Amino acid sequence: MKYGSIVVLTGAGISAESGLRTFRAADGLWEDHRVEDVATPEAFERDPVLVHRFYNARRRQLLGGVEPNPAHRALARLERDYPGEVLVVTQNIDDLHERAGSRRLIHMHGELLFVRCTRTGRRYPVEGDCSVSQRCECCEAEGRLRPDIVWFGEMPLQMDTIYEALEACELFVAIGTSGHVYPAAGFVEVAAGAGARTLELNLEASRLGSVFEEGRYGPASEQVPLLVE
Ligand code: BV8
Repeated sequence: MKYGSIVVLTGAGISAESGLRTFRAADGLWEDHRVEDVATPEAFERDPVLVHRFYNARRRQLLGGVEPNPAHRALARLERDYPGEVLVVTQNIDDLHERAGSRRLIHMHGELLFVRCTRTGRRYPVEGDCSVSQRCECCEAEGRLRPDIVWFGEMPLQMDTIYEALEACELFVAIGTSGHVYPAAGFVEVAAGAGARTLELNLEASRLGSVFEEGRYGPASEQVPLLVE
């Protein structure tokens, strides 16, 4: 029997119980800056020190003992045990899915633990702070490294692969996302349009709650293991 493929979209809510703050919980605020004002190419152009500080603080927290929670681990079990294909598309820039064991994983908004050279595009892993005085190996120059993250107004990554998977899946599950940010917020309609069943797991109904066929509400660390069992 052919098992249908599953696409899982995750957002900040799946990492909330690991201790990483979600965007909406803080009303999208950080040190009195709106995230949309800090997470943009214009902000980096205008004030790279502020933007590096924003990401250094989050990277330090992530590297300072944050662990995957039962929701991340349940998705890794699903990929291992389910006979059909499972693809996790995360909006999150943390590495908790990888550390829980997920392999078929797309970081559509980039990764906090990498920086890239704005001239060559070369990526470098970063285990601590990044600053404007840091030199990249490719150019041997200062001031060219930026967080390897998709900012507002920039194109998310691997969109073709994601849309292909959405068109082909039998089940689309969104976990811990408020459905504010596009194009991720449009994925449920692509999947439903292609005939997939759609399920939302969230603390409470998201702004797209009524678009999903089914919703199961409560903490991800309880709801995701229940779904996967
Ligand atoms: C693009 C990296 C075009 C940065 C991020 C008007 C309409 C439509 C679109 C737009 C528009 N105006 C502007 C746009 C475009 C814009 C957008 O959507 N803006 C929004 C604000 C309206 N989108 C973009 O700019 C995107 N790019 O459109 O490009 C383009 C086209 C061609 C060529 C070039 C460009 C790029 C968006 C990516 C931005 N980068 N992240 C960083 O992280 O610092 S987005 C960032 O915010 C996160 O990555 C995440 O994706 C998003 C926050 O969303 P969530 O993950 O959903 O988190 P949130 O806090 O909102 O919700 C958490 C949920 O969890 C809640 O529902 C809560 O109830 C739940 N929860 C909490 N605890 C738990 C829980 N659930 C379960 N268990 C728990 N314990």
